[in-house]
Amino acid sequence: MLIKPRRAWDMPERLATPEDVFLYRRALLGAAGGLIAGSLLGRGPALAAAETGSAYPAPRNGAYTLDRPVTPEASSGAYNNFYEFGTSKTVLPAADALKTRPWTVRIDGLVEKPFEIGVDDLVRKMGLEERLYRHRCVEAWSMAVPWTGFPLAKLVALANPASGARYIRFETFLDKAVAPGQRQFFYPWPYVEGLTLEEAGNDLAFMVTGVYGKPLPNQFGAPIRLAVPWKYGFKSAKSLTRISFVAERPKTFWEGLQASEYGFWANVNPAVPHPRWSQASERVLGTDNRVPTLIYNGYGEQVAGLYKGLEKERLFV
Ligand SMILES: Nc1nc2c(c(=O)[nH]1)N[C@H]1C(S)=C(S)[C@@H](COP(=O)(O)O)O[C@H]1N2
Ligand SMILES: [Mo]
Repeated sequence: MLIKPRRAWDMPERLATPEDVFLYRRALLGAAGGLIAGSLLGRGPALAAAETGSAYPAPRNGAYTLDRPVTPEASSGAYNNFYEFGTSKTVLPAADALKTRPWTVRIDGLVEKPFEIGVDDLVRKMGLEERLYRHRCVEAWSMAVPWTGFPLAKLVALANPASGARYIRFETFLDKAVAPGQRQFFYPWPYVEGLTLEEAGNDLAFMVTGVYGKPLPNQFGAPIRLAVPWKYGFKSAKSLTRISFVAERPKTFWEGLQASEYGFWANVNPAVPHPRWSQASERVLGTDNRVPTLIYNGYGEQVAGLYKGLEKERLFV
């Protein structure tokens, strides 16, 4: 049997345990946080008149509430995972090199008629709302953010998938010239994630184009990303260029690197530890708090039903 060699540079967690990461983040925020916050965090990308910058802030949908304060942008915006721009949490300013206009998203695969649409046309078609969501990274840190976007279900309706479509495959841009991480050949670029069509139809599955009441700053995955708040953060793929409706379960970026640790389902569960650390609790960015992690990241009431009959699957890894 062929066994893929594990390399030290494959996984961020091999270099830093969640504790190390926490201490590093604090040091970073203490030393440079103020500077970064002052110079780069506050602005979204510059948008021309034909674009949709004036749609922000969008009205908040009050159905989505939090059990904790919103994480300050100075914390969530200075501590990101975006491997295209390196494996450190400081992807600023590298991510600023990404040109997010013009930007089109291709909708293809098993749909009535494949098409390509500009991100601003998509926003105008879908409309925007703001939702407060928790986000739980598999590395055991978390945040709570006001995302702006539209339900993924609306995009599914627009695409009008054929009856054979069972999964959606989400693909991030591929551009080695702008994204230094993509010059690292041992990663299976482009970043790919996937959901079942049923998961995509859940109310919580959200396409995100803004945060903190403005268009997404690049490090958050501009101009359009996914937010699937009941799953570990790596499912929420950033800077999407292609959304495909497919019959087979897509092979994801993280499965390609380490399937035993990062599976397709990746639902949050405090009772199922990562092979190398506990998932029982999480560090809340911007605070000194460690709080208990909740099953399905606290969204069980809305999503547990999706997994009836799938108990034999590795739902939580
Ligand atoms: N394209 C792409 N999407 C990605 C990632 C990435 O490296 N590349 N990292 C994921 C991980 S592990 C997490 S926790 C979230 C982080 O989102 P944030 O940086 O906006 O908090 O993005 C996810 N989406
Ligand atoms: Mo993550």
